[in-house]
Amino acid sequence: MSATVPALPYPFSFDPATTALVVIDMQRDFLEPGGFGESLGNDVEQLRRTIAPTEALLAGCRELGLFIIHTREGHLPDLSDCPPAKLRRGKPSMRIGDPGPRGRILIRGEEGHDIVDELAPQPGEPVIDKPGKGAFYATELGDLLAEKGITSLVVVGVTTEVCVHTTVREANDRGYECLVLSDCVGSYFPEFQRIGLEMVAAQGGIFGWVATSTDFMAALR
Ligand code: TIU
Repeated sequence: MSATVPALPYPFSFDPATTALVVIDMQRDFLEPGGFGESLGNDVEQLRRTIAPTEALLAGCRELGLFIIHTREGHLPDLSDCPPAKLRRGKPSMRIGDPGPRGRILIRGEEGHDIVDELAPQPGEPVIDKPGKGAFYATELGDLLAEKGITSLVVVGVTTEVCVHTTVREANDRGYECLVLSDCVGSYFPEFQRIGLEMVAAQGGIFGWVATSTDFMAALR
């Protein structure tokens, strides 16, 4: 079966049987106060509008049996997987591994590192823990997609210009067709949100396609 969704720069065709929804880093550390996002000087309110449409998207994809994968950015408690260059980013007062209101910042197992309650993964939905911005670097994602025969990725999550872009670029170089859902990705910076989406679909779709979650769900049904 093939489905087609209106998208930029032109309609995106996909087979739901070989398509995965990838939900990038919808973690408390990015979406709630006191976490990594805020420690970098960002206003987390900018991202919170993505939660409701992503919740609806997850419900629809679960109902229709689409393969769903979640990712989380974070590090081992001993920080052995965190390059010193990454550790030095942000305010000196609050960095990766430091104690925050929701546990140690961006550390696996801490409350802030986990996915927000509204979008909690369900049993059977793989959760990929990644040390980098891209979901392919130093993770099992590539092997998992190959094992499942996935060729197209529908990508949502935060932030548009950082982990979503990095993952979409990594995916393109590995031969995946990528559709980014504009209302389910968010940036701390409105101008980066707009331009980040334009960059994906520019030059005839240099990294992929952009559509809305409503149009995607309509195509899936
Ligand atoms: N800072 C920022 O915009 N993003 C990140 O650090 N990680 C993700 O995008 N997940």
